[in-house]
Amino acid sequence: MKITDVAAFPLRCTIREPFAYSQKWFKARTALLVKITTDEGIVGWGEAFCHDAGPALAALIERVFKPLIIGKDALAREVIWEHLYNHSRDYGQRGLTAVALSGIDIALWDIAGKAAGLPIYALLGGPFRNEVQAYATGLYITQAAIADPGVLAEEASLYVHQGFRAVKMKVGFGLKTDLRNVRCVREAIGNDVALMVDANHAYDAAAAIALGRAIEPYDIAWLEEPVVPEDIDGYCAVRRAVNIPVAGGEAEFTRYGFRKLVIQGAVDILQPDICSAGGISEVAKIAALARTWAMRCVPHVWGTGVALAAALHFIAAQPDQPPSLNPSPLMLELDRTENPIRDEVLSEPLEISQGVVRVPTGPGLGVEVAEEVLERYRLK
Ligand code: SMN
Ligand code: MG
Repeated sequence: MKITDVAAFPLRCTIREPFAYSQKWFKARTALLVKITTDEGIVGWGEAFCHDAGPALAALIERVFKPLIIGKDALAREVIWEHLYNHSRDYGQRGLTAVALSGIDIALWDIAGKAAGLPIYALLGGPFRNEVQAYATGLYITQAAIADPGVLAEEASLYVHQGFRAVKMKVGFGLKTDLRNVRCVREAIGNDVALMVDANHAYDAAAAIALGRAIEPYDIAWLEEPVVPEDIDGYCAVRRAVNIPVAGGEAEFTRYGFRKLVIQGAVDILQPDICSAGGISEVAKIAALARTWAMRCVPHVWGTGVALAAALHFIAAQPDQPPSLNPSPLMLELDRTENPIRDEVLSEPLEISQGVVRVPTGPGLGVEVAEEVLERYRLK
């Protein structure tokens, strides 16, 4: 089966209420989908995590990578991955290169599943599970939450009411504000719901340690991206000094980037994003690396229904970490902030109930992309 076309769909949609994490305000949501067509009529979809770089990423995919893979065997995912990765060595293999590779790789997995008549989790050797417990990602800063942290408490209570057993909130706005917000959210959700905090690399090691120690009494399930991803020593210092598991990796790329985090013992939980770290092929290798070093691997997800489907298949095919009669659940990150693209891009929405998401069972990703929706949000 030969690849006949590769198309990138950079998407953008403004949102009603801007929100901020520790680095910037979001006034719009973006996404980039990849469509690969084959000579047998099978079409595969992938997603690449583009932040604001959609146009650059689309150019890389369509103008640099597409000519390199047209006519190639669509089932030879590893060959294509290595070919593109090696091709980019002299101009950069991290960042957008790895992100572009991710979108292409996911689309090729979708094709492989459709060709075999099997869901991706089956090609990966699963499933270990047919449904995945999700954690709600939200609790960003809004103008309303700046004026009154009670707004965060209300949002957190809503997630608990919807059945979520775990929620992730943003920190990284200064120690005093973080502490106030964490206290407020913990009070709102009670003691039986897991609470994670995400600083998005807003601190240096000293400030992150101060924050970590200050929030230890609030039973925090993990402290995410306390320091910049370049600062591996800082990660190690935070991990040694704070009695909260440290998580990180959403801004890291390929097994070679994750290698440093693993062998230096920088985190307790690795968080590769399937749509940016190198796709399903690469994150499977990163997860094997994590298992070998007895680290948990909980993929980061911040995309549309396509990214969520890819993560669901991947998680369905991962063993418990570690196995036991009553293992802690392998969780799916489910962004609950406003994102019409995420919600509308699939013809049939994913099945979410009481904070649990069913793994799609159809061939490939097991989801269908509504192409007319892409036209509505497509960046021209
Ligand atoms: C996040 C992801 C992408 C953009 C902003 C924030 C966040 C997360 O770190 O973990 O979901
Ligand atoms: Mg994060």
